[in-house]
Amino acid sequence: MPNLWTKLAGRKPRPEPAAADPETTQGTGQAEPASMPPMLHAGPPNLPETPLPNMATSPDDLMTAEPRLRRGWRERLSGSGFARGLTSLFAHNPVLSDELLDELEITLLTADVGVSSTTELIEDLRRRMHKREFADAAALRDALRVRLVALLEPVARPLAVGGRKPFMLLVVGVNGVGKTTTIGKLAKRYQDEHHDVLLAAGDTFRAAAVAQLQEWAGRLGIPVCAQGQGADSASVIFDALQMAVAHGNDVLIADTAGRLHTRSGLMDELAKVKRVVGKLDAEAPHEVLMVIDGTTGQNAINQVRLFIDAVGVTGLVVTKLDGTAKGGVVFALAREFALPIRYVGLGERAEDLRVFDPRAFVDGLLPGAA
Ligand SMILES: Nc1nc2c(ncn2[C@@H]2O[C@H](COP(=O)(O)OP(=O)(O)OP(=O)(O)O)[C@@H](O)[C@H]2O)c(=O)[nH]1
Ligand SMILES: [Mg+2]
Repeated sequence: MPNLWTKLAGRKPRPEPAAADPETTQGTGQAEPASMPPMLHAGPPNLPETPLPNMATSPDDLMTAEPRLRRGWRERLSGSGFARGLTSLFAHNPVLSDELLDELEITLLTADVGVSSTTELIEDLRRRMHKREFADAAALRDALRVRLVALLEPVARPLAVGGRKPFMLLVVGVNGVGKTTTIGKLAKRYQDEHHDVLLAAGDTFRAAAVAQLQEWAGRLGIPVCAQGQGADSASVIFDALQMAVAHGNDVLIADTAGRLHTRSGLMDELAKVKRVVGKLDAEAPHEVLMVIDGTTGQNAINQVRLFIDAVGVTGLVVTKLDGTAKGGVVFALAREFALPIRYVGLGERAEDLRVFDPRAFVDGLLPGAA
């Protein structure tokens, strides 16, 4: 069997299937009136430099039937490089062959599924193909679907925020991964579930970070606890937890910086936040939710390791899976850490943050799902 890197280097370009429907990557264009959120502390008046995506409800939200929801995933994921690679692979290799499996191996590796999972999958499928278990390429694809779902099922453990009051989420991750946007989307989700939500602007490194959170809160009409740029992050979040207790909020979601002057500075700051809130509630934060940018591929593995060491991550969110060729990292994360993947981001709209559903995810990537 040729070595993997030789295979990658000698890869033949394949014609690309049509790109996704533009509807799947854009909002509906309706803006909601923004009112300023109740401010518990004065923050800077700056507004974000770029407008935030609108949060209009999509038709998906109105439909509860499972096939409709699954289709929503497919619409969002079909334009991703990973889904397009798989579609193209099966379209151009309709016959069972070792070449089909070689190409599949390259597609999985290119999508950052990881060497161990890929090797295991391909070896299993090859063995079964040689035993004539598959009638055709579609049967092999169905076997692949089952194996991929099985890899993800152990990490599909949704987050329940109802067990504590207030339930505190500390949202962490490197800069630009989608922390603040995810907080906005989560706040909307929990509010829709009738939870009384408070936000904490713990990213005090950039003035725009506070304003960005305020903008989301303004749209939802929920309060933000903020002190502005340069304040001590741990003190902002400590105050917020105290307020959540005093005001009887159900859920507190704390934003944090993704970048400080040094990486060790950031990790120290996060560790301090944890220590300080632990003085108010020994079990707080009840969830340390790490946000990962799905487009960063294997790099995400190193990031998660760092944050686990510094703050003890309890759940993951993988964002930006709607456009990336590196979506296979979800499988690599599942294998490497076995940490719950709570949500995935399939776009910029509020409803594009989905509770992680392995079957819907795999069906969104692989052609031919029922
Ligand atoms: N396509 C897509 N874009 C997303 C998704 N989630 C977040 N984004 C975009 O990613 C960009 C960065 O998001 P932020 O929420 O500001 O990221 P952050 O982690 O808070 O960044 P810092 O505050 O700089 O650390 C924004 O343009 C978001 O709209 C997603 O699931 N899909
Ligand atoms: Mg942010």
